[in-house]
Amino acid sequence: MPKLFFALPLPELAPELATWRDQRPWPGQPVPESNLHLTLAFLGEADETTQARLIAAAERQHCPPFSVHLDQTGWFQRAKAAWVGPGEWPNELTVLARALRRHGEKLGLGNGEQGYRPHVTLSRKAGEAPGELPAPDFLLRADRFCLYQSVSTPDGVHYEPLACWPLRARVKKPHREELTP
Ligand code: 3AM
Repeated sequence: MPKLFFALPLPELAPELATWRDQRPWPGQPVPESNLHLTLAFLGEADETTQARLIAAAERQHCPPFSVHLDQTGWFQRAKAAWVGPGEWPNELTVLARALRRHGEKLGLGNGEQGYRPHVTLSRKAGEAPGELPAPDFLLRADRFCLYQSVSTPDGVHYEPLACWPLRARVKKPHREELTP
């Protein structure tokens, strides 16, 4: 069964982030540019029926577009992942990530972790944190999110989008009085 996760794609930022990383000392093994993403919710292995249910739930998910300023570096010691991420982030991102995690949990998916720390992993197998560097300064304009599957190939893992949805605010239904002339 494929491993799934929800994430924000980074079509414009991925090349910039990869170039930025490659121009300075950065620990660990670089994540290929085509794999860069900002995870919203880790789901894990899911069969086809569960996938279809996830897709149906994601289709009904509303969230207005938002921007995230990637202005920090960091390191997850246990996962050995070195990353860039926001110091502060909009509530929309927290709410979207939580809603997607809950969709997964209702289907028995996820890893049980409750906290959410947005980040873009730039390298893995990093034995140390990124050193003292000029702070990153990237603006992620999020306007869609995707359900990805991890595909293992002889060249390493690839993340393939199974489906993507635009970020759109819920359309407020007008009150009855507003409808009558
Ligand atoms: O690149 P990031 O860190 O955003 O770390 C994995 C990656 O996220 C994460 O899922 C994304 C795609 O593989 N991941 C893998 N296994 C995980 C687990 N057991 C996990 N996240 C949480 N728990």
